[in-house]
Amino acid sequence: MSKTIQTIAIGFVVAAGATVSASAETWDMPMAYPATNFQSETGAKFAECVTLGTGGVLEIQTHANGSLYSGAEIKRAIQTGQVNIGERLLSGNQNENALFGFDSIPFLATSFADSEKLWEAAKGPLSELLESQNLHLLYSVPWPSQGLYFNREVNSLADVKGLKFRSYNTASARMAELAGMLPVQIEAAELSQAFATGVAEGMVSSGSTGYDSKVWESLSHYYAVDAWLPRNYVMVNKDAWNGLDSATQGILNGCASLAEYAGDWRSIQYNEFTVGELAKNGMTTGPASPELAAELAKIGETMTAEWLETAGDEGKKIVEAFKASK
Ligand code: PCA
Repeated sequence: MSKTIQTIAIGFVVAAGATVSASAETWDMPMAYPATNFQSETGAKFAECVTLGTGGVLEIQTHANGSLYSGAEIKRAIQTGQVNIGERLLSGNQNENALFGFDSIPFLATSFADSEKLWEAAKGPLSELLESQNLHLLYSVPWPSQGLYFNREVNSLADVKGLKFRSYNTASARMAELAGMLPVQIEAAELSQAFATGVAEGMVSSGSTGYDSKVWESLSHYYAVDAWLPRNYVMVNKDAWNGLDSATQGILNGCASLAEYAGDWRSIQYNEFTVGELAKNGMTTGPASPELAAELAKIGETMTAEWLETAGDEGKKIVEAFKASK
């Protein structure tokens, strides 16, 4: 951390001098999740840090809850320069490249500690892939471990045959298919309505998104199966990044390091709070039955094999480096 703080301190001093001549610029930063969610709060603090650090030369304004672009639109909007910066759940783009789904391989990294190790293994290749797509990676924060939500008690997959299952990436949709459910892609911003109207009857997600969407109004059961910890990523358009002077880049990097560090902690704390809130609001919460857990483990094996096949040598290297670091 001391190096980060040093970077920021140097940046502050240099940028304070720069304010005299540089003209102020505002970057809009679309985000897909509600303003009160820990990912959005981390982004808002990051934006404040940059605005403060550059003395207002570069002001970042966040737009939460898909209000500027929906989650599905954000990556393209940054790539094409419609906005210079934004946040996206990258596994939502796994259809472009399997590597984007490294964080959603079932039962590979199921704790915060393992998620960090997997991230260390994947960061290099993922950054390179993003650079090749005109994107510069700033920071990434994991969602808490993913559990299963349903509008009924579920003891085995026979209980969810044909159930409409909300998906948010390739893995969540594939899990639904293999479990005999019907995947329906729905943005988090639309979730409460989707459950209230019966468009969806279950999902895989964290306690935090269940809490944000008050799912207890429509759903009754939450099973903590620890499927995976998907990540959000804050990315900058590469041309916009290259157009910044090195002092400003230093401030963004420093603020990004702080955001990643603080975001990890927020994720842990928000998880404990939100899973507790599900129960307080009347949901039945707990582990999956042994039968359900065994069925899910089998699905996990199939999905892991499928991912390794599609992701090729690069994917294998990430998984091997992760396993070696454990
Ligand atoms: N919440 C996000 C992604 C993973 C999570 O915990 C969502 O459900 O859209």
